Amino acid sequence: MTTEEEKKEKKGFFRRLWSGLSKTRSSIVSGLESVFTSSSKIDEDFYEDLEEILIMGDLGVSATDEILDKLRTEVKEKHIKEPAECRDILIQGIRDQMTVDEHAYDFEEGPSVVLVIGVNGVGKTTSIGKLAGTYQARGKKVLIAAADTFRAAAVDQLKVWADRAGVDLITGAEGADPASVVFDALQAAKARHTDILLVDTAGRLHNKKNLMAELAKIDRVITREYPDCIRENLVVLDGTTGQNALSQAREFAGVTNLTGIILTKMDGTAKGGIAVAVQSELKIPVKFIGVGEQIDDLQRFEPDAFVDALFDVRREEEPEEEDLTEEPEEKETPEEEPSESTPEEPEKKAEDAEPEKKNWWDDIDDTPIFREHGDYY
Ligand SMILES: Nc1nc2c(ncn2[C@@H]2O[C@H](COP(=O)(O)OP(=O)(O)OP(=O)(O)O)[C@@H](O)[C@H]2O)c(=O)[nH]1
Ligand SMILES: [Mg+2]
Repeated sequence: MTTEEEKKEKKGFFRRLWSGLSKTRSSIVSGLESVFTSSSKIDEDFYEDLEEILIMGDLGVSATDEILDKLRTEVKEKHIKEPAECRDILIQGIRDQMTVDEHAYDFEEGPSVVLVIGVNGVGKTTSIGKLAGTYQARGKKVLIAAADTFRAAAVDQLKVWADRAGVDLITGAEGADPASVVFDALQAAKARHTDILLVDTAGRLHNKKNLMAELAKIDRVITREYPDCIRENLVVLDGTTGQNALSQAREFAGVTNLTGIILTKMDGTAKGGIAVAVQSELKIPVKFIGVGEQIDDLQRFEPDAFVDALFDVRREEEPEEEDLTEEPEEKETPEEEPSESTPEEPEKKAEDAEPEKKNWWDDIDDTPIFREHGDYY
């Protein structure tokens, strides 16, 4: 894909993000505006009103506390008297909750293994299909492992995406141990010098111990069979589920070392503030967001563009060539969208293999785990 095409695609993506967040925006922004305009002074009531709106907007308790603490400090230090002057400080406080580490996307250079996990129906397979398409278009050598062996239909669904993206798929028999499919895929990835191996897994309820153990086993197999690869464990969270997404992520973080979050279905959710909450509460970065079902509907998470879209922020300074952030002429049906900056090439980082953890699942033997129908759903 040419740089021009990529820019165009990103523009379309942010247009969808912008309109997808309209429900969240209208509840948060209109709520905040009314507090700023109706409050005559900065007092406890003012802070309480702001707190209520941020919590209602699903930003989470911890992020809300931090944002308001920062606001209180600045109000004191700068002797701010007007409620309206707090707006920018508040928005900056939200931006500060969502920093993404400069090495967050090192895995894209490979060789890497990206394990994609989450409860059922959140968008794991779709996200893998989209990532495969994106990396393939960028000239990366991509391979997909169909480690959701629970349903035959899961492999069929993945095959459609793999064909669409033009990448190979490693499969196993229905009901096979998912870790054995991953094992095969790892050997193939090494032999073929694959840049990125994407591993799809079956959706599982985060409170089912044996299924979480199955995941831990997959994780161990990757560590053991491919110690030199860059590891990426991404949990997929459905952006429309709000705070429940937090408890899911916490459980998955208990069995694998989560390195990032894919937040899906951000098109049309009223709970978009969850993007702030997951980063702030879990200290795990949102790396990708999905705004639809098409192959180009998943992109890297850009905190600044996200906050702009969420708060309808208009940027004052003229953006640099590679970081165009044009403002829409109209708020809801923008002509131009903030465009994602072109990230600098990350330095290639050779990561060490994850150290073996001693946890309850480490003692579970490696024979296939009996699963009952219904476990996954
Ligand atoms: N609107 C919207 N729909 C999405 C998005 N991502 C996924 N979906 C849809 O969500 C549904 C479930 O997606 P899958 O990718 O099959 O989810 P999964 O996590 O693999 O599901 P299981 O394998 O059954 O656990 C599909 O209809 C997708 O098209 C998104 O960003 N926006
Ligand atoms: Mg799936």
